[in-house]
Amino acid sequence: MTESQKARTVRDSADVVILGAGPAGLVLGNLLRAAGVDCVILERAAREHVQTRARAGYLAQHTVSILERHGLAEGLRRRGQEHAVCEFRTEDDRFRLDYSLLGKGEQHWVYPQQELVTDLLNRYLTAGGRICFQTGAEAVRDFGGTRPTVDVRDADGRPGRWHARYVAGCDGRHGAARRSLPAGAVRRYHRDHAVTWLGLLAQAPPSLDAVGYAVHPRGFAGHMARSPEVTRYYLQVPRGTAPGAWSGERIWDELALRLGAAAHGPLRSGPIVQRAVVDLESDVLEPLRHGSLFLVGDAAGLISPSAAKGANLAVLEAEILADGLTAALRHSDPGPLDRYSAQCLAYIWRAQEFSHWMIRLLHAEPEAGGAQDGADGGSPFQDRLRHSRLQALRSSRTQQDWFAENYVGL
Ligand code: RFL
Repeated sequence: MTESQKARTVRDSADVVILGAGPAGLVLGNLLRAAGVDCVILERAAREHVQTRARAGYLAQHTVSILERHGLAEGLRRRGQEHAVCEFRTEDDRFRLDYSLLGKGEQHWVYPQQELVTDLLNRYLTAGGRICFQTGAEAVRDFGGTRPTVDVRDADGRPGRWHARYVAGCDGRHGAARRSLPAGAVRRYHRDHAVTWLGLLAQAPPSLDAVGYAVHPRGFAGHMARSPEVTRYYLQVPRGTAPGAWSGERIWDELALRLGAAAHGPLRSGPIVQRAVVDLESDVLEPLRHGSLFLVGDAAGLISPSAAKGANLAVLEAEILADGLTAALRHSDPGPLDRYSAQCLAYIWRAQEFSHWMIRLLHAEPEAGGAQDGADGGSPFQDRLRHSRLQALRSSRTQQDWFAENYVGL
């Protein structure tokens, strides 16, 4: 027996092994703990990294309701900010929608993802939850049966093996859960939207009291408050742009131009503290259940950040899976687990459809066959369609109600 094989015979076990301590894994862990289900979270990164990774900020009302229902919304209620207005800008015009007065009358809460993750983690640990940081899952095995295992490796390269009844793959799009699925067992629906964003986090107060979406011939620009001191901005850039390619000055000039600062008021600039290039992509894996292995959150489906849905879906799916696992393990009722995949896929596709609509509203679509004569890669024909869509959103109450219901809801 090799050293590696010997180490893998150490018997670590839990009824549910959760891969990943993002919003999906931590909500699931908290709910299972509260229901008295034995579980462990295995997280590849160090604790500090998990608690400082800035990503999402907009949480929908239904997400807040889930967190509240399980006593997980205390920090969000204290430090989050209610938010319900978005503003669309074009070169020569702008209009606002207060979506709390439209559709189902729902709103967002602005609460940085790293703060939510910190709250969820503290709560899980206080309740006695087990978590292993710097423990990366390498492969999930034997999930066709009832005794799946997870091969792991710690930060020092030592291998280990966890035994489970169920494995929840909450480890994102590049995680071990996805990697472990045999070719042919899963269908992946994928879309590259051919749009790239430079995502920026600026140490600067928000410049408007709304989410700002600028539809400009030079490309999309977005403004999203994160806190009274920090604002997230997005700039559409050519595919292949490196995160550091644009100077701070060029970024602020371009944001000011696209967001129409000269006409609508100056931007409050500040140091850019984080930059990331995001190629807008979406995918969905079907089904989400493979025997005793379940896909949750970004592992189940990646959704472009254009409509701020990813973390919201992750929380919803985690609650549905927690109910299913609890029913199966505590009450010997397999029914809810059997329905997990179909139930979540309905929500995921609804969110994908709306997110796709947002992408087409905010960006020029490259022409079929590659004819691209618009400034941001689209054709003048597509550009007129985009402006017509915006006009309909501006003038039709029916369109506005539809938008509000989909923008905040699932
Ligand atoms: P996460 O958050 O990626 O967490 C996965 C965790 O798994 C760990 N991991 C592993 N652990 C063990 N073994 C392995 N082999 C592992 N591989 C990975 C990782 O270290 C990590 O800790 O997935 P989860 O939990 O599914 O949550 C998904 C959300 O993070 C994501 O959908 C959102 O951030 C998307 N998103 C937004 N969603 C919203 O609802 N509202 C928003 O306003 C919003 N803004 C955004 C966003 C995503 C963005 N990026 C990343 C493009 C803004 C941006 C810029």
